[in-house]
Amino acid sequence: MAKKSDAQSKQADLARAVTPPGKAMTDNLGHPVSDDQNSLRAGPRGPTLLEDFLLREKIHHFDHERIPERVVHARGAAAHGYFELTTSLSQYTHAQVLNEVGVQTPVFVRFSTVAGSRGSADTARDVRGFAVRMYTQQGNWDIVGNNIPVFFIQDAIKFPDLIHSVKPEPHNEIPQAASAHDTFYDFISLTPESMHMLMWVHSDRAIPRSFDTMEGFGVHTFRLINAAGESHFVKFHWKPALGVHSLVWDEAQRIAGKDPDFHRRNMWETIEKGGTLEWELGVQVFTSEQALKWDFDVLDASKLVPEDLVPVQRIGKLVLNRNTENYFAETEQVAFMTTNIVPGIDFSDDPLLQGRNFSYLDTQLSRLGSPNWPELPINRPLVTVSNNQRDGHMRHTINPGRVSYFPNTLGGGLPAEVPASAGGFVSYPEQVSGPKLRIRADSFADHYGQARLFWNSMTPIEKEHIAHSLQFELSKVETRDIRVRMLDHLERINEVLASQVALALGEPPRSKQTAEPGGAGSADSAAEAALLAKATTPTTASGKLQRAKALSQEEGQPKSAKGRKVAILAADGVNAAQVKAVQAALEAKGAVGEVVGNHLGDLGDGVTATKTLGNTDAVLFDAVLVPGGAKSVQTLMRRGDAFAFLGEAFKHAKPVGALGEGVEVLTASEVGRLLRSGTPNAADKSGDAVGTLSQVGSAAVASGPAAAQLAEQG
Ligand code: HDD
Repeated sequence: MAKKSDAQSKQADLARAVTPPGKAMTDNLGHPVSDDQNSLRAGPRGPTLLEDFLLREKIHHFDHERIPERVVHARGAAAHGYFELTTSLSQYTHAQVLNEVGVQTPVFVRFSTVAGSRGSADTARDVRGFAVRMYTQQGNWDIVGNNIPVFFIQDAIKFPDLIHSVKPEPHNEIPQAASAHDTFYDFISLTPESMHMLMWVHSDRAIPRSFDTMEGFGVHTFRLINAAGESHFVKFHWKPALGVHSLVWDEAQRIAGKDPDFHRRNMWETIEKGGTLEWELGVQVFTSEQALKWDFDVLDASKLVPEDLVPVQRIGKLVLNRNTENYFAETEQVAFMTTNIVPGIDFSDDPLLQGRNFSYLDTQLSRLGSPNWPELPINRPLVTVSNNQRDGHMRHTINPGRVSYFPNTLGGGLPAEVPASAGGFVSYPEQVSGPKLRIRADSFADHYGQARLFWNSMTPIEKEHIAHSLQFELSKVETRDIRVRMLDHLERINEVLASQVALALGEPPRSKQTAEPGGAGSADSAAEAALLAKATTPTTASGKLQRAKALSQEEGQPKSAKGRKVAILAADGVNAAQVKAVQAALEAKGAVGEVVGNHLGDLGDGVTATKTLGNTDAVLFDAVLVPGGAKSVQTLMRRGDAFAFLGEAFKHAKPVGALGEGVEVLTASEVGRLLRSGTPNAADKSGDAVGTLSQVGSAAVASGPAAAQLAEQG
């Protein structure tokens, strides 16, 4: 197994296919090109000649530059890094990558949205793909997971229906990257097994702040097999070092227009600046005997194993630290497969996983066009590939010799099979028998218990966000029968939730409680929150728990300023000392203070504006500060867009602050008016935030009216 330094050189191996631009221009077959800008024609104004092989080659290649985008998870961004094991799992598995502590294994991780096309926006309300490829010494291991631990359906045969329903409707290709439409809820309202997942996608999990504030989950139950051949079940988790944080829906929608690349840009810039994105690998290990005692089935992907029943052991860390060289060659051509597992890891009989095991291999052929796609640099394993597979479109490997079969004597019997004792892959010899039936096990029958568990585990503000999201999406469904069917399901999860949503849809409430003043439909968000907070429902299929740990993202999260961005509003003549002190204090905490100027470039005394009031927006930042400097403040006082910037940030419950003369701008803004009238932060009902800003650092920003918040948190 590779040591740290080896792992790095292996990464370089992977990058072997990187082609730096040469000095002399050639065509694809090496002929030197003297003129790349003019085609060959008969006379200066005459027709183009067919013999112009340079023109034909260039256009031919361009005409074929696109491959089909992924049928799901089309929009994605990826980065390289490593996985390092910190605690050996040798008791449970003989997989080398989970045995050897301190070894770094190269990884490639691709994050994605599910429904949107390749050109859609990062911040759509959607599940996020979280696909991890480890280039281990025993071949590639892919955990093709999501940022939500459960799934909409229990059987892979329903996947095409699910995806057809959520994708833009086929007659008019509307809406893009959105589930708020009739076909999706038509299908969902007829598919009760989706209710648990539906609660997650209406929660803040579906609008993450960044890739590195998302959890990742392998979703299915897998097996670990140890050296003695014993099997344990396992669930894989990725726990973000920064904790789980989200946008608010209003922000997410605005960001989709202001910067559709918000998430990928954030990852790209973090790494370009020398930073990293980090998670811990967690495992829940349990036996089949344990699992049989629970009132849900661990083979059912619409259920999770509550951390109260099986704690998550953290056994390693995942670090992303290198951007791609070429989006197409790496991010677009990477072919993840659930079947990429290594000796010591195996599948369970989860029917969703079993179906996925067919689908991922199959899809690569239509995406990448040849069975030789494993030869693409990003898909090549680190270990030497050796077998008797030959030929096919675009074969790169030149296999010498006359032998391409096994067994053989002419080739010395090589390549030879690897016995299990020497590390060859052997499937777990699970006993299976039974009649062939198209059937769903009775143990998969409860569809509401864990949906209730999730709801009951939310904090009041999280419940409010779920209710608002359902109101938003269902109010866009045009067919009343579908809306009513959805309310029937919601009622089985929680009556108060169903009533909240019902009133927004103009339907009668579903419980007596909501008839209380300040109940559903009321603009009084505090009363609404109080009502929702009371609303817990008994659960089933949840390990007999009423609430479960680690489902709420407001509770128990690490708090850090790392990765947060503070906009420093400034114009010519800004107080440079203040700006520099704040920037340095933020940098020391891993955050960024970016100067948003009245124009780009030099604002005097070494302060440089890298953004302008015209080209950026408050939704792209986590906090706003107005420093002093009389001339700068004079300019900002004449700028409506500076006031709008502050108001927008405040509306999304972000800290806003000012220093010195900057207080004048803050006081004159909508923020000042609201503060004087005693309105608390989060004034806008739709704009209240969960964890949009955990900490921004420095006592240097403590003198403005609302800046006290900054100081407290920093
Ligand atoms: Fe899938 C892509 C995750 C169910 C069929 N899936 C894909 C990707 C992720 C997931 C992260 C993108 C990989 C990348 O970045 O290239 N999929 C999941 C999870 C599921 C799931 C967590 C449920 C637990 N998927 C699922 C089912 C099927 C598929 C049930 C089919 C029966 N998924 C595919 C696919 C994709 C894919 C069509 C599209 C492109 C690709 O595979 O390479 O085969």
